[in-house]
Parts: sequence; structure tokens; C-alpha cells
Amino acid sequence: MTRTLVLGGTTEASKLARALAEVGEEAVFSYAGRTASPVAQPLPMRVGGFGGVDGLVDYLLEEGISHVVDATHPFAAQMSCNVVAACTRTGVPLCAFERPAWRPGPGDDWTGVADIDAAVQALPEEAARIFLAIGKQHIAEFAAKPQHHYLLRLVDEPEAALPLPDCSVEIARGPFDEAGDLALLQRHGITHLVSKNAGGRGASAKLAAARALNLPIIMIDRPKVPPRKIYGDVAEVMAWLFHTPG
Ligand code: 3Y8
Ligand code: NAP
Repeated sequence: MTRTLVLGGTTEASKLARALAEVGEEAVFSYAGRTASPVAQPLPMRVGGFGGVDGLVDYLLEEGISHVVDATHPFAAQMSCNVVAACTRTGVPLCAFERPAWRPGPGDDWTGVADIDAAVQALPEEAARIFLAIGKQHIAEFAAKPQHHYLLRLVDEPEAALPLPDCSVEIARGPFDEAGDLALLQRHGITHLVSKNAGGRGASAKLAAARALNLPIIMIDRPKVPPRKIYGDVAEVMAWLFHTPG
């Protein structure tokens, strides 16, 4: 009898939740609680942090979790590190469900950078119009280059004043489509994009829109996380669940 914890917050996690619900597998879907009203899932949901590795260990033991699937976003590195530690301590089997990184296509003008600070450094000196498609957690770093106009796309209305003197905000929840992102870039006269290498389809529309307009992209590489078994599609994860004694 399995009881799976799905660490969610991505398109892949939502696909896996549907597959688990369809076969009637016992599972719990977990959100960090980053947004005001996360999309509902066809599984029992829990929202909020576990309280670090110790809190996650307690949760796994108290809830009788037999398997964990880390389907968090590639940039949710802290969660991924914590779950490797917690599953090592408890012996609960763990796999990651992750989409491959994006690669530049012919004609793409990408500048690859290691992290957010390197992305700020990679911006031009002369004033430009930047689509900062990285959410809300790292906006303040871009105040180091106040000369630009920034377009921000956020899931929720910002609660406080934004730390950038010249910016406009779009409130939208992905997944996004190319026509919508093309219109967005044109409407705001965007000259550069900053993106995380999220992979997957939920956020890739902006890459296609930038390609259509020959816009340069500053692409932030994924943070390092400890090695663990990684699958790339729902079928592989389901097979792992049914063939791994929990
Ligand atoms: C709370 C769950 C699904 C999940 C959809 C995917 C696709 C749409 C594209 C752009 C990039 C960004 C951001 C983005 C995308 C999917 C996926 C993805 C990027 C939700 C969700 C939660 C979050 C958290 C949120 C972050 C923010 C990042 C916006 C739900 C909608 C920029 C990442 O306001 C905040 O605090 C938002 C925080 C973490 C990055 C950041 O640092 O600000 N995602 N996104 C999850 C939780 O609580 O555990 O609320 O419904 C999920 C999705 N966001 O079911 O189809 O699979 O990646 N999310 C990035 O990729 O750069 C938008 O604008 O082009
Ligand atoms: P993070 O920095 O790796 O995690 C910070 C803390 O948030 C974790 O230590 C944990 O708190 C809690 N947490 C993260 N994911 C959780 C989950 N699924 N369930 C319960 N607690 C969780 O994470 P993040 O980058 O802020 O991302 C938060 C969530 O948004 C993730 O679920 C991720 O999949 C989703 N998301 C993130 C991005 C992104 O760009 N980062 C993009 C799309 C979706 P405790 O230590 O207290 O347990």
C-alpha cells in the first residue's frame, strides 16, 4: 500500500496529480503557499513549509509517507536539498520529476549566466526595456540598474511598493502562450528578456516570442541540487512508484 507525497508547484506536478487521481493512488499534493490561491489539485492538498529538514522528517513519519516525488520547479533548490536529506534520514524512496533545460535554437541570441546577480551584471548600461520574467522573489537585485524600464509578470498583486523606480506590472498566472507573450513584448516595447531556465512548456512561450522579435535573452542557469533519481515523464514516475517497495 503506497502513500505518495508530491512536492508540487509546476505543470509536471499537476500532470502527475491527475495520473495518480485517475488510478486512485493514495497521495498528498504539497504547495509552499507562495501564491494567494494556488490552483486546486485532484488530490488532498497541504499548503505551507514543513519546517526545514526536521519538520519534513516528522511529516514523512507521522503521515506514513511511503514514496516522495519531488516535482518542484528546478529553481526550488532549497526544497530539493531538504527532501534529499529527509529521505536519506528516513529511508523513504525519492525520485525527482523534472523537465529538461531549454537550449537555444538557431538564431537565438542567449547570454547564459550562473545566477540572478550575474543576470543583473549582464544587462546593458544604456537605458533599455527589460521583461523580467522571473517572478517576485528576486526583483530587488535589479535595483542596481535603475536606468532601465522593467516589465514584471507576477502571480499576485504586489503587497508593497516595488523596489524598482521605473517598472510596470502584469498580473498573470501561466502556463502562457506565444501569441499572448508576443503581444505583451510588443505592447511594452521590450528590448531584452531575463528568464530562468525553467524548462517545460509553461513558461517557454516568451522564448518563442523573443525569437520572433529577435530580442536578446539573458538565461539564468539552474541552481545545483544534490544528485537523485530524475524522471522526465509521468509514465516513468508511475512505473517507479509501482516497482519501488516503499
Ligand atoms: C505556487 C502554483 C500548473 C503550474 C504552473 C511551470 C509553469 C505556470 C511559468 C513568466 C514565468 C515563474 C513563476 C512561473 C511559471 C508554471 C506553473 C510556473 C514563472 C505557480 C504556483 C506557484 C508558483 C510560484 C511562483 C513563484 C515564481 C514562479 C511565477 C499556483 C503559478 C516566474 C518562475 O508571487 C510569487 O511569490 C511567485 C513565486 C515561485 C518565481 C519567483 O521566484 O517569484 N512560480 N507558480 C507554488 C507553491 O506555493 O508551492 O499558485 O497555482 C505554478 C507555476 N508557475 O499547475 O500548471 O511549470 O513552471 N512561475 C519561472 O519559471 O521563471 C513565470 O512569467 O514567463
Ligand atoms: P525553495 O526556495 O526551494 O523553498 C523554500 C522553502 O519553501 C522550502 O525550504 C520549504 O519550506 C518551502 N517549500 C518549497 N516548495 C514547497 C512545497 N512544494 N511544499 C511545501 N513547502 C515547500 O522554493 P521556491 O523557489 O520558493 O518555490 C516555492 C514553490 O513554488 C515550489 O513548490 C516550486 O515548485 C514553485 N515554483 C517555484 C518557481 C521558482 O522560480 N522558484 C517557479 C514555479 C513554481 P520548509 O523548509 O519550511 O519546509
